[in-house]
Amino acid sequence: MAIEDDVLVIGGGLAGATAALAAAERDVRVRLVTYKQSTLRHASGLIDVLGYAPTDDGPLTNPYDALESLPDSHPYRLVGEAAIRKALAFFDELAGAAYAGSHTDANALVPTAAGTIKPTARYPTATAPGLASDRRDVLLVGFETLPGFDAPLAAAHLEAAGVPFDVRGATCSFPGIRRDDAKVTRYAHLLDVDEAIAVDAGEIGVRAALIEAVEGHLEGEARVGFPALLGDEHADEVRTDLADGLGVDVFEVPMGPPSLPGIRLEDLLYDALEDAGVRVTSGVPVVEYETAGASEDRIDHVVVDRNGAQVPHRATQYVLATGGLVGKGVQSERQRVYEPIFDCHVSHADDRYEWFVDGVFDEQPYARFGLSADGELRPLDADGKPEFRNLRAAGSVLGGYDYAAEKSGSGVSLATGYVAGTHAGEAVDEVIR
Ligand SMILES: Cc1cc2nc3c(=O)[nH]c(=O)nc-3n(C[C@H](O)[C@H](O)[C@@H](O)COP(=O)(O)OP(=O)(O)OC[C@H]3O[C@@H](n4cnc5c(N)ncnc54)[C@H](O)[C@@H]3O)c2cc1C
Repeated sequence: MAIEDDVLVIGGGLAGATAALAAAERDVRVRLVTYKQSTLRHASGLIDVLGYAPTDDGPLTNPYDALESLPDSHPYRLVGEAAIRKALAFFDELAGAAYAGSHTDANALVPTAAGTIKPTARYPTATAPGLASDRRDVLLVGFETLPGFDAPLAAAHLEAAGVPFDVRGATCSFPGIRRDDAKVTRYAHLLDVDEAIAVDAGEIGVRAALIEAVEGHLEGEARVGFPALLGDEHADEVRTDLADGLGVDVFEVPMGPPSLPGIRLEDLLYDALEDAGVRVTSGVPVVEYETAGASEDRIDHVVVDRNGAQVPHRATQYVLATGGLVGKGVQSERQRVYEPIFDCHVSHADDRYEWFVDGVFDEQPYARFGLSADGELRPLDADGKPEFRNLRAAGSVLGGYDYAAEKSGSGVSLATGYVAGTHAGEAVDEVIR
């Protein structure tokens, strides 16, 4: 007996979670099946819509102005500007006070742990006081046990990038942590619970000890940036305590992987899935599919591998959001690049030596590998016809864009997840009525 739902979303990254939430806006039964960790935990937690365009050298001031310059096959061109705006509004509603940036179409400029400036559309509220458009001087604070964030080096890079304020970096020891392999979640936990640590005079909380460690480095700066590890469950409270104690604004600099802002975004999405009544089945892969009788263009059910047991899942509509080459939604062998569940068409040069170019900083053809799709995001075969009537695709399983060069990864996942999920939810309604 197959497990029955109306919409089945395959893949639980940003694209799949958004698709499931968008489908659940309709009164339909939605299930999300996902396998391994998504890229959410590794990514910055920023919602990058479009930072760079092929026709511009520098970072884009307004991503919407550059949409027309993208190739026709780009996912943004498939879904259109109105859908991108709706998807962002959907995200804003979902994220509430946890994210900022909805007041403007312009990209915000967020300093990164590498000392670069990233153009992004939405950013965690914890990042907001650190924006590079703000002219107040900055002290960046790193920790001896956290080699992934070299505050003096990041400060030097930011100065070299020409930020309109003075920025210095200082390195302190983090109270209560001696090992340099401690996870960011360990730092966050100590701050969350304000763990008591031993000092000469007795015991104090980690937050007070951190304030003591940092205040001696301040030279009149109005804001202090820490690597993004300032608490998890009680992050707002931690930041407020540090800001009050130091008498400055406190912000987080996105870093990763693993990335605490990414983990927080994942938690936010999965809490929303639960609230929306989406059934989530995780840790299991979808391995194959069957079409409906003689009708080769309609998926009847997919098969989930539960520790060797083959469990059929049937739905009216399906969304494929299994990621790109990183998520294994698209895979490559010596002679071919392919989509492993439905064998949807992935266009690529026959000669594998044309998949790459020599220059490390040149545009790599493989970065754009993925499915092509129509306006409803139905994957297309080699002749440009929909592979299946009831399958849509979202996120980095789609081709035609280079998220790393464009800084568009999460924006594309959000917009295409929203469009694919909305169409899937609506198509169920059509069949039911
Ligand atoms: C290290 C790193 C850092 C990044 N940083 C940024 C950033 O700062 N900003 C930005 O905008 N973008 C960033 N990106 C890109 C961004 O994370 C992606 O573009 C993301 O949005 C793609 O989301 P997705 O949902 O399409 O895929 P994924 O996040 O890859 O999720 C796909 C999910 O599908 C699951 N899956 C795969 N096959 C199956 C199957 N057969 N059955 C069931 N489930 C399956 C996978 O296990 C995974 O959980 C980064 C990517 C990486 C790798």
